[in-house]
Parts: sequence; structure tokens; C-alpha cells
Amino acid sequence: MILFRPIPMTDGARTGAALPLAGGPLWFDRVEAMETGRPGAVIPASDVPGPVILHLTSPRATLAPGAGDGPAIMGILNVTPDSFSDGGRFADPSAAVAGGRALVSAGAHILDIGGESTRPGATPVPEAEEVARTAPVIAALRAGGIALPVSIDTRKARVAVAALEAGATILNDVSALRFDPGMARATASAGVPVVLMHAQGEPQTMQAAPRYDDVVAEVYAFLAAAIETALAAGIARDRIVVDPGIGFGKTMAHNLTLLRHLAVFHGLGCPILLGASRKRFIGTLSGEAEAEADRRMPGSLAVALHGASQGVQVLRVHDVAETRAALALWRAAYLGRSP
Ligand code: HH2
Repeated sequence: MILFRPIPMTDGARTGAALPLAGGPLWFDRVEAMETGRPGAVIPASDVPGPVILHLTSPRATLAPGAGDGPAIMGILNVTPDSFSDGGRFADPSAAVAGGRALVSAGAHILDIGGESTRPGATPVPEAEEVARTAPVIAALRAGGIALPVSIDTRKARVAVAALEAGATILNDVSALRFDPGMARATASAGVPVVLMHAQGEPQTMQAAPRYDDVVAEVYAFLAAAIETALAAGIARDRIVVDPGIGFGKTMAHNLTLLRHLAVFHGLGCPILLGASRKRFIGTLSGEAEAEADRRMPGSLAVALHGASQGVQVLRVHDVAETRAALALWRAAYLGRSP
């Protein structure tokens, strides 16, 4: 199969052939045609088949109105004892509510609440425990007047339904509806947006020996199939968000290849979420491999700005204030936009 990767441009001086990338402020007039086993070929956008161009250019549904036409910042709140970066910080419900409020004040457009770590080697959490960790925190945030979109990071329908009842408005499933057969039904009947993420293997073992013949083509095919499954379950296309799953069954080389080719996923016709914040490869490349995860913040900002320059619609991050500031400057410098 040939994949078409638009080559995203931010420059204010556009050529006559410029097309809007996913209806946003970036544009493209050239595309890399990619086929497994062959060198990529750069071709004019006018040579790309019509249905592909439609997916590459059509505006995406907005997940967070507060984000305008920039990437939405999804702030991470892990209500777990063992998450790789913030584990234990928000395990107590009142600390979690305070943490959520702090993310809102820092400028998050979406809050992502998770009660089960999916870091490599993490042990699964029983459903009832995951509900008890997450639903009361979401209810307390809503009771305290937090009105912005809240997503629940779970693979389990029961946890998702409890979170929706407590006030969550987006589902974030790192198994792309594969872990729990009830998840697709729960998503369809709630009519809320859902993030479908690629992962190879299960969290306990996924980093043991990740292997791909062509990581971009395989992740793309996986996400295309996940979209079809979601559509067949009655989930509307404009409620689907895709995510290449950085660090989920991937070596550093796989992560970097996906980052370089991120824009190809616009061909799926859905918003793209990028979750790279503080992940291990950032520590390795920035010389902070063995340091505390929060020392990976500067490297995480560089990757977030790379995501912005590829036109991703959602950035899932731990360092909300810093990402917001970096994006504001990036937008001002590259796009001439003031905040
Ligand atoms: N990464 C993590 C968890 N959930 N969801 C999406 N859609 N994309 C991601 O890349 C992603 C995710 C892992 O990071 P974190 O939540 O910080 O750690 P942990 O799983 O240890 O709680």
C-alpha cells in the first residue's frame, strides 16, 4: 500500500498550490509517497488521489474549544501509586483534585485522568480499584466548577462508564478498544470522542523485544483497522482521535521514525494525539536517562513543538505551563499568531 505523507509547512509565504493541513493553520503542497521496501518519492500534492486529499485537508472536529486552531494541551493527572513520572503524587483524592486544579490554572485545555499505570512492566489494576481511584476525583473536579473537557485514560468499559457518570467527556483507550469487548459499545452509546492508540503487546511485556518490518506502515494499518472497528460499532468518525502510541512496544528507533513521519497519520482523516511527554527515549537522547523523569521536561518541550510543526491536534503532557509557554512562542514566531 502507498501512504502519502504531507510535508507540513508553517511559513507565511505560501505557494499557489498550498492546501490546508487538516483544516488548520499549517499547509502543504508536496507529499512523500511511501511504500514499504522502496525509497520515498516527493510528489506534488496535485498528484495525490482525491479521497486521500480529502482526508489530508478536511477540518477536524474540535476536542477542546479553548485551544482555538492550535494544538490542544491535554494535562496528565495520574491517580496511581506507580506511574513512571507522577506516580504517588496524586494517589490521595484531595491531592488529585488539587493537582487537577493546578493543571487547569497552568492552561490545560483537557484533563486526562488515569488510574492504572501502563508503563513498561506495570501490573494491571482490578476494575473496582481503578473506578475508586478515578471517578471520585472527576466528580470532585466537576463539583468544584472545573468545566473543561475531562478524559479518562482506561482500557476498561466499567471504569469508562463510571468516569462518564462522574463527568468525564472523552475516552482515552491505549488498547484501541481491544482490551475490553464492552468498550466499543460503551463509547458508541455515550456518543463521546475516543482516542484509539497503537500498542504492540501488553504493558507488562511490550518493551521486551518490539519488532516491525515497517513501523510507520504497520502503525498506520493498525489505526486504519481500529477506525473501521469503531465505525462498525456505531462510533461516529468525527468522534475518533488517533495516536501512534509513542513508547508502547517501540524501541527508540521506532519512536523516532514515527515522530519523523507523524504527518502521514493525517491521512486517516482524524485528529492526531501525541503522547511523548517525559518518556524514556527523551531521557536517553537528552542525557537524562537515569535522572528523575521531571528532568526530561526540556526534551519533552522540543518533541511537543515538533508535534505542533507536524500539525498534531492534541499534545498529552505532564508540564502544562511550560508547554503552553513554548507553544505560544512557537506560534508567535512561526505563524505570526499572538496568544
Ligand atoms: N501514554 C501513557 C498513558 N496513556 N494515552 C495516550 N493516548 N497516549 C499516550 O502516549 C499515553 C497514554 C503513559 O504515560 P503516563 O500516563 O505518564 O504514565 P503511566 O502509564 O505510567 O501512568
